[in-house]
Amino acid sequence: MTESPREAGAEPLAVLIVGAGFSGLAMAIRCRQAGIGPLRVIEKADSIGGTWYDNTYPGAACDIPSHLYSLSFAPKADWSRMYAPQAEILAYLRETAERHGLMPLTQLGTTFQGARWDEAGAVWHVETDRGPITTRAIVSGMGGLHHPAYPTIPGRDSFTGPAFHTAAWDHSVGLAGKRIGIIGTGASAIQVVPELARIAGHLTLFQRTPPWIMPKNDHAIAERAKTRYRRLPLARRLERARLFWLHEVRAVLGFTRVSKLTGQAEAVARRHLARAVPDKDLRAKLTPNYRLGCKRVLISDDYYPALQRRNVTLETGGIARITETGLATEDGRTHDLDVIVYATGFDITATFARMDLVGRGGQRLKEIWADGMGAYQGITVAGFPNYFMLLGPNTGLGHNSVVSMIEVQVQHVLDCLKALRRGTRAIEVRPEAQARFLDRIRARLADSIWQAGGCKSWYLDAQGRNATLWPDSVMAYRRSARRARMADYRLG
Ligand code: N01
Repeated sequence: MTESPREAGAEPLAVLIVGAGFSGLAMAIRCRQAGIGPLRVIEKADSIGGTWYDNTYPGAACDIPSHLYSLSFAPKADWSRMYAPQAEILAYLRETAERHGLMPLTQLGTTFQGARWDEAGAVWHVETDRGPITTRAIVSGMGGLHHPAYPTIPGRDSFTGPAFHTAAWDHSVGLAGKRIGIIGTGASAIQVVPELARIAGHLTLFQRTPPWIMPKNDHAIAERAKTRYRRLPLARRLERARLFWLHEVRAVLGFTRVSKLTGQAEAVARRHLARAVPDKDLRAKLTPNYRLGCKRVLISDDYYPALQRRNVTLETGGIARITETGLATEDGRTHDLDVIVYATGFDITATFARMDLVGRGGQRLKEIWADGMGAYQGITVAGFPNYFMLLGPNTGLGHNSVVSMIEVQVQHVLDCLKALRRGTRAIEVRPEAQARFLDRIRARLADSIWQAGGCKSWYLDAQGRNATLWPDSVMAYRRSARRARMADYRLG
């Protein structure tokens, strides 16, 4: 349901939550349960769901098991598969929002444009494309993966056929029998390739870097198991814990720095490739030349088989330019196409560059972050009182459920919001606490696999620094961030 935006001058909200994806909804549920209000959620799209509303490409699914990739305080007993498809995750988020009474608090189709801190009033004046909002606190649930990144290949606008991004799928374009070109071989591409290969006249996949791929072992969850999870919440919790620790152990032992386990995991992935792809030349093209974990480790059982279909070609020569009729590769060949699909990922810095956040003393967050993003526990920034981020800098994960990180952050923010409810006007992280935190994680990142693994990835910024990933286990983050240590904050 949509309410009209709050007029400037009206009584301020207690909390404005920006974004109605996993993080914004989790925060809103917890605020309601804690009796914090008045509360509002704004969302730029016309539906809740965030990334699970935007990404509707064929084959879109989660690559983290659903019993783990869901909110612990909003469980679902009857996930259909080990790795749920996009539509089921979106339906879960919608049901969860309905069940927790969030829809009347949610204003859809409203884009956050920026906010200015008002020192005297101890409030944020927020600008949206639907009018201003005044609020005591802002919680950003905007995440980083929602501005599609398009490659800077010459001639991109000259192609005359349909061309679209995996995160902005054009469902009006019929793809059956067409000559389809896909650029990119990341997490989105490996899900969409098998689906399009089934229907394309011909599919050409343009690969720049081969990903490491482990077996997925996806399967439908048996009715018996669903009934057990429904009747025995403990059984469902145990399954979640089992999945959590499975991912956690992998991360601690092998996926964050180069170790013996990295080599063992690489051997598993190589065997997976060797079993799936008998052809030596194709296998060579698909063998990564960097360490496993440096980029996101992918899981799939149908990607390699899809590449061996007669109607599929893997191109590994660089793309020279896009033409009116297709692509030209650097080896001088042209590839005529009816449709181009960009599976080229997201521009994470765009999210922050586009919003104008002006904190205490007129300082702008994007100026402070011009040399690299950073926040205390990935949540708060000195100079920006009562402003909190979910999935902010250095709190992404490559190896476990990001929902576990969100839940830690929601608890931290709740502690701060409760302090505001107790009469504190402003809560702001102390610069020295923020600096200590950032020194600690930067030291830990120095020899991490993302730095030392011999690859280029979107995890690193233009200066080669990692401001996206948490460099440790989820448990370590939980210990670090779950409770807001008031000694690290200035309460005013
Ligand atoms: O994007 P990516 P994604 N010429 O950035 C290639 C999440 N996610 O959408 O590797 C040629 O990983 C680029 O090549 P290279 C998840 O966090 C989650 O797939 O840079 N190629 C790469 O292959 C994930 O990490 C799920 O050499 C070009 C690809 O495009 C994040 O989203 C599912 C190019 C981009 O891969 C992003 O994944 C899907 C160029 N000029 C996504 N420019 C889950 O299941 C770029 N590329 C939870």
